[in-house]
Amino acid sequence: NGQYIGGKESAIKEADPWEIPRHHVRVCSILGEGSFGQVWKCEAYNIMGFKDNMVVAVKTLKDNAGERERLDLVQELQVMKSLEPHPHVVKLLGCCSERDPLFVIMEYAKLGKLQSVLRNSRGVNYYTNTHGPSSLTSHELIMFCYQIAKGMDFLSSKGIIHRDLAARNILVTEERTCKISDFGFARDVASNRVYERKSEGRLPIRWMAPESLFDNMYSAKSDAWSFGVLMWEIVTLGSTPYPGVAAADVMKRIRDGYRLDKPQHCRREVYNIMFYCWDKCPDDRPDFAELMGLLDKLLVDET
Ligand code: ACK
Repeated sequence: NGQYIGGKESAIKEADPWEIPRHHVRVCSILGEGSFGQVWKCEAYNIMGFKDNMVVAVKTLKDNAGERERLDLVQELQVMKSLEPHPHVVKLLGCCSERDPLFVIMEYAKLGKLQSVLRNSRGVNYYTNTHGPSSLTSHELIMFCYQIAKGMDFLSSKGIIHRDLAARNILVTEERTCKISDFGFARDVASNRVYERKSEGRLPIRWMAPESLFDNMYSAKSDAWSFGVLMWEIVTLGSTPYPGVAAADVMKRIRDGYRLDKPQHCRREVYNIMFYCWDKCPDDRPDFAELMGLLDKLLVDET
């Protein structure tokens, strides 16, 4: 919300450049919903100086959302406001936050979640009812990994820890560009605010580094661990990590040094990169700049 300048007497509210008149947003359809929030496809009029109507995605809270969920969305908005635009991070376009309901207006990514893009790309052989070839090439899959590493390199350079990096939190545009989204968990470490975790049941156990699971420690290097799991999701076209293993057993196995196996058809060089992200010691994992270099090398060597 705006700040007051010149004390109470003048009480001139400094305009928040992100605030948009609510009547400039017209709801078209629902894109999806979680337990406490919804995302709507909308048309926005005169947003960011853009004269024509623009298709946008708007995040809102459901009526049953509590104070915690509200704070999460407000925090997500704060984090997005603080970022300059980056090609691989979902852009904030505006907000309606002066009164309820809170609207967080973001760029629209036509293909939706990477997880669904991967799963929908799976070819099905209708005769044998087995998987046929994917409609995505292995080059495109490594390109997705590279773009996400690039977006994460940017976020970590801003002191932002994502904490929930997974294929469900990556969006894909019509041009098949990946964009990192869902900053609900993200905390700007520079602001040094203490954050209480969401209820244990909602923790993304299968994506979490051991120091996050057992010691509640998060860093760019715990994001690197999650990035390795996200690479595994990409290579397996959207499989759930540790298939058939209960979450509690995943934790035990990680503690015992067990790691995700090399997926069938996954090149050794690709598996080596994800495996590097799963070093027990956070300092020995790659940072995102190094990951970009390793992935770029794969892309170059391929051609
Ligand atoms: O796979 P989807 O269509 O992509 O289903 C989910 C749903 O909303 C709930 O998160 C979609 N979604 C979220 N943010 C956006 C966005 N910026 N552009 C397009 N779709 C989005 C997501």
